[in-house]
Amino acid sequence: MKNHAAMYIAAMRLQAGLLPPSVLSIRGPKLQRKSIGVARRAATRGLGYSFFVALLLNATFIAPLWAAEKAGDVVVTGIGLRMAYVPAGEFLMGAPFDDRARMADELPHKVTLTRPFRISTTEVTQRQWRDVMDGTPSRFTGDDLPVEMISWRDAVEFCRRLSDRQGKTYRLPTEAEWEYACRADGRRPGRDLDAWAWYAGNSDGKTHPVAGKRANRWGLHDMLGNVAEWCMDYYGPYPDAAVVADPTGAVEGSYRVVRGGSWLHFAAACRPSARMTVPESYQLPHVGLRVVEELRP
Ligand SMILES: [Ca+2]
Repeated sequence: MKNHAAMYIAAMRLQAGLLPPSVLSIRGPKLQRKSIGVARRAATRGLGYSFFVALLLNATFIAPLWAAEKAGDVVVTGIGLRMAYVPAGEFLMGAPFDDRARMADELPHKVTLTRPFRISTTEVTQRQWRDVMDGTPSRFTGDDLPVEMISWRDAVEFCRRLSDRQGKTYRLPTEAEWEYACRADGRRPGRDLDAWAWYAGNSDGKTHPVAGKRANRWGLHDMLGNVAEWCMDYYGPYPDAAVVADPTGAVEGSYRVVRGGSWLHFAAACRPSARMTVPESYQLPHVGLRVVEELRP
């Protein structure tokens, strides 16, 4: 083993140009000669050891770190947005038939999301918006309040500028990603909406600082209530298929999907499956955004 180690070191130094073959001298019982032939054999074995060591390092340190990322793990962006990891998975999108508040457009159907992503744990605040865009357009003003009075186009522009700045891909969530994240591990949120959401029953007619209410199982606050959130999709009926993979909504339309209800809405609109529609140019005091970061496979 000593010889192999010495050969490996010599080969690496040779490959790196640190040791000219003409002066190569490796001390050891079987490697005493100054010889380019020995150096070549050492280099060959060195490549073998390089591969072995790389494999070992990857298996020991790198792969477990990558594999260890689990639902709710957070990374923080340069503007202070906390982004939670959401694993790929399958869930029942829409309202169960025993949901007495369900609307006709909430038909339950299975959806598979084939790629993991990250989603901000809060709505985008006015401080974060101002850091990326010009000014704060909101009706209710405060650094830690969610930004509102922004159109869908404004929200998309925010994502574009944030992507440019961070060198990553940020965008609005699809409607399916939003509902999957809202439902977290698939269970229904607690019935005590006061603990989870600012809505018409407790908001006093205004927005509130983000993360003031309980987070769901993946660490996401205010999915329900505070401000409703723009999604990427055009509004349309759900597709008629047994299982739908990575849906992105209607191909075209006049309205974008907005989710979660807000400080202005009563409890029936603050359900994980409740769908609202808004023209993409509208700026409303109860509509803001949260962002998704795409993850490369
Ligand atoms: Ca919200």
